[in-house]
Amino acid sequence: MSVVGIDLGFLNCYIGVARSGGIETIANEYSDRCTPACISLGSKTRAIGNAAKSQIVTNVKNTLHGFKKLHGRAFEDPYIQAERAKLPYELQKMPNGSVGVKVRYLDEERLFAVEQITGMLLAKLKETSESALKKPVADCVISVPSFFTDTERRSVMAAAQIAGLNCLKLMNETTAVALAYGIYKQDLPALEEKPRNVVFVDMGHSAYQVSICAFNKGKLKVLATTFDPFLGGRNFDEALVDYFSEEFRTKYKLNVKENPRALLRLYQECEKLKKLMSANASDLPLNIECFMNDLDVSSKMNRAQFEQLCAALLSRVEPPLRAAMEQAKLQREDIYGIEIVGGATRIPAVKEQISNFFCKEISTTLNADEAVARGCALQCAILSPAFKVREFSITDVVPYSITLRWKSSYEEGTGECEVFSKNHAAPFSKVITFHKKEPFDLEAFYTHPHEVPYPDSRIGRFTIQNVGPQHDGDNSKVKVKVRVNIHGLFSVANASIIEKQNIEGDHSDAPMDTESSIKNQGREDDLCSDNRESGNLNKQDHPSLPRAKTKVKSIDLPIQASLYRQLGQDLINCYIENEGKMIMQDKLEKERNDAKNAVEEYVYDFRDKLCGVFEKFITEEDTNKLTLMLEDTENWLYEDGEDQPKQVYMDKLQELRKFGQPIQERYMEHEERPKVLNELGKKI
Ligand code: ATP
Ligand code: K
Ligand code: MG
Repeated sequence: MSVVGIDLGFLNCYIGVARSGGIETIANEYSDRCTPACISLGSKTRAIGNAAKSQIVTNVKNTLHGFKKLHGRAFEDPYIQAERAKLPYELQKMPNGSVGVKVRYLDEERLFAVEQITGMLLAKLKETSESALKKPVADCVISVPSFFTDTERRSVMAAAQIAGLNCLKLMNETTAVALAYGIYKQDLPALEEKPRNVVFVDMGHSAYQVSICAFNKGKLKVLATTFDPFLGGRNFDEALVDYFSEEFRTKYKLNVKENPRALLRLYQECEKLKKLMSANASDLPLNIECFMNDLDVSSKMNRAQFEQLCAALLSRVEPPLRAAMEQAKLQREDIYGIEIVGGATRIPAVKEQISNFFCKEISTTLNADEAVARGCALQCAILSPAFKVREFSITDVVPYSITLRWKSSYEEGTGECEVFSKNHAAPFSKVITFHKKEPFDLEAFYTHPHEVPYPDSRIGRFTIQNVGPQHDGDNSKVKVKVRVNIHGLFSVANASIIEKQNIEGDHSDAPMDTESSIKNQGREDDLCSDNRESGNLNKQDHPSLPRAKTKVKSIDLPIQASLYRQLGQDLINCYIENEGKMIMQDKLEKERNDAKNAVEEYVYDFRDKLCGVFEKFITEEDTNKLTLMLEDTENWLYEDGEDQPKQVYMDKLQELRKFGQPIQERYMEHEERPKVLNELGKKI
């Protein structure tokens, strides 16, 4: 069983793994602990991660990046349309209405769902973990922003499935950070003491998240999460890009925005400049050679100018901090510390905003880049029965309140009830009692659409089937369990009808208690009942153990769930198969390339030796003949042999070896002889 935590970033991904020594962030084949969230599709193969990033400017239309927030949204979604206008590659509507990308791959036009794209990235991260752990990896914990809705979360889950990963938990990014902070702290207050309240702030490339957590020994409870899902490092880059584009328009008469390649280069240079300005307040140059129309461009900026340019962005740092404090009902003096992570919190002005708000120094004890991945790996270790870690209980929150609306097909009227309030503890189950005579629908949606950075507040519809009246024609009592699960996903988890039967003097037949089946699945509490029919405004009564003469029987009811924007398992299976094919294609292409490289290497090596160590073992005539042959092979590699099947290269290598081998043998024999004699000499 593997213990792996994945920080699935908008720009940068990290992998944490548990090894005997503890939690470690692992490096990829480039010895880089950061794997860029980037995929480049080519005519023969895919490049994923570091290799893809270097193709952003050269393979503009087929190199995909910035796709983390395309998940679970409709193509028409205003956010998608705004991204579409800026992305250098083409977004297209999928048959089910969600977002796909159109690219050229294997010399064909292909449409990939965003789940497939993230699936490719996750498959790469899986492979990286496998080569670090030297065993197959499936179980993992993957991070998502705390503000992700159900649809977005389910879409990421589908991507994990496509990658062959078994995601034990989708973990909120800031909660992962909180776990990484708390689990090793030896001095947390005892359970009966006042908790230690810590604020966690993560500003990455695409989003800004705040959470306040209360710690006691062995546990953490999230009190509130707030966010600006549209504020991150990329917005600061964009401000710079806009500024320099404007400057270059007047200074060089260049229209940067119309040239995708130049625009991408400007983004890259502006990101670099932004980072430099974090360390240096003085004037810094921006130079790009051969930028557009063979022109070199140059300009400069300093930190003060940058802060002025980004004033509007910087003013957005405070509101989520304020909102989090209000929601957690805490005063500044209740805060023990403020921990910041995420690359964009390195911007001095961002840090300043945060520390000014709290009137306190902020702490940067956590690894700003790796804390999310480490927290996810820790969570995976806690969930894994195969791994022993310190007990640590984590209570997260529901980011948006959820309401259930019901109606039945035959009856008049509907009713609704908020089942989870904002910041309600999660995971969590609740039981709602209905009094119904026939099947009914439960519609789940986010209570306050304006709170949700998503244009559609629907979550899904659940039809409770097989409901009928009692024997006496009365309403039946139907118990419905609603749940926000470990991934932060809402569902109607089960439903049962409670049948009362009057039985004379039967004490022995113990009833099935609905509640007992729920108890071991998490906390639960009572909720409003559907009182329209029952006329009962009180909290529902839990079925108590039956008195004599009454038998209570609970029968499970089938639920038909239709989740909003859910990918069907058939489609996911098809994507899984496709990913398998692409992995195979990449593998074959790599083998082919390796075979070609082997020929090339042999040529160079042979040639070196011909005028080096082999010289004494071969006639001048043969040397000339072989040199000519090697030259031919080299030319062939650049011409007809440039693009051949693997077998052709293998044959070629075999052919070269036929000439090389005998010389090599003569040489080796000569080298070994003195050694052997020497050895013999020693023995005598
Ligand atoms: P998200 O959390 O939105 O999914 P991410 O996790 O991929 O994104 P991070 O890796 O946390 O993002 O941060 C990347 C951002 O941080 C980029 O915008 C990058 O330019 C910025 N960044 C990194 N180092 C610095 C620095 N020294 N100064 C300013 N910005 C920086
Ligand atoms: K990251
Ligand atoms: Mg991040």
